[in-house]
Amino acid sequence: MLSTGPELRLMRLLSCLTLALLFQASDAKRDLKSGFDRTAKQNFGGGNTAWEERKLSKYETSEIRLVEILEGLCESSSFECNRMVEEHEEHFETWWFRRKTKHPDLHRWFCIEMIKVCCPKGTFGPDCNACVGGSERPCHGNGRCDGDGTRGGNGKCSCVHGYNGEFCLDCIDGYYNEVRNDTFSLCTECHSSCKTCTGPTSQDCDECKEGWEEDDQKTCVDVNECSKDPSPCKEDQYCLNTEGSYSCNACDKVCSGCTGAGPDKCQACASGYQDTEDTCTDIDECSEAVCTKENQECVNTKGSYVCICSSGYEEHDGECVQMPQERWVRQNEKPTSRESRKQQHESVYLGYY
Ligand SMILES: [Ca+2]
Repeated sequence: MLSTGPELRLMRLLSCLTLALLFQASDAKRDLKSGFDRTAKQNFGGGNTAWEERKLSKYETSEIRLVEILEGLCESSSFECNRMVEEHEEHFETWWFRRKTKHPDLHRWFCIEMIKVCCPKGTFGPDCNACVGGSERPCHGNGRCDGDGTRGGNGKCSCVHGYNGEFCLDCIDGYYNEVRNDTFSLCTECHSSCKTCTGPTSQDCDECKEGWEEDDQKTCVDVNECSKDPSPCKEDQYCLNTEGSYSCNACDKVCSGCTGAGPDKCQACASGYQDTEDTCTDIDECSEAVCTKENQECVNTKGSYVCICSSGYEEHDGECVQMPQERWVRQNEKPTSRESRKQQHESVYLGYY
C-alpha cells in the first residue's frame, strides 16, 4: 500500500484530473460543434445535420480525441501530473474504448476501483469504511473526516470552529447548543460577556468572562477598571473604560497627570508650562532675562528655552567668543536664521553631554 502522503497527493491530483478531463471533454465537444457549424456553412452553404452528427460521433469516440484530451490534461511543467497520466495511459484507453458506457463515472472506475487510491465520499482507509458520524454526513456536518475520500486516514473528525468532541456534537466554551439531538447539533456563540452560557443574552451566562462581573440580577456587566483605586494606569496616562476591558493612553505632553486626552485635561501642568484659562500653555522664559552671559540670546522652545551665542559669536568653554573672521564669512554664506543657529547650538549641546 502507498503511504498516506503521496496517496493523498495522488488523490487530489486525480480529482483535478477527473474534473479537467470531463471539462475538457465537454469543452472539446462544444468547440468542435461550433467548428463544424462554421465549416458546414462555408462548405455547404447551410447546416448538414446528418453529416455533422456522423462526423461528431465518430470523433467523439476516436483515439485522436483521447490523445488530444490526455495531452491537454496536465500543465507541461507539472512533472507529477504528466508522469501519472503516462503511467496509467492504458487504463484511460481501456475506459475510453470499452468501459465508458458501462462505467460513465471515470473517478469511481479509475481511482476507486482500478488503482485503488480513492474511496467514495464519506469513507476512508484501505477498505473504504464509513467516517465517524456515517458516510452520509461525516462528523454530523460539523467537521472534516480524516482521510475522507482516500485510502488513507483514520476517519476521525476535526471539528469546525464552535464544535467539539469525537462526534462534533458538543460546543466549545463560549458557545451553546441551540439545537441538539443524537445526530444534529447547532452551536451558537454566547453573548460577549459570558465565558460559558446556556443562551444568547448576558443573563444566560454560567460564568462571566474576564472584565465582566455578575450584578444583583445575575447578569454579567462590564467592570469599570478606571474607577478602581489605585488606577491601573501609569502617572502620565489616563484610563479609558471599555466594554469588557479598559485602556491606558498617554497624557498630552503639556500635562503632569491627566483625566483625558488634550492640554485641557491636565491635573497639573508639566514643567515649562503654565495654566492659562484651564489649559496648559508654554511659558516664554525669554520674556525675563534668563540668558545673562555676554553676547548671548534667548530662544524660547516648547516647554523650555535655550541660550545661544549671538550672530558672529561661538561657544567656547561656556562663553560666547567672537568667531574668527574667516569662519564667520563662510558661515554667513549659508542661511543663518535664528532657527538654524538654535539647531546648531542644540547639536553641539547634545554632542557634549
Ligand atoms: Ca471595562
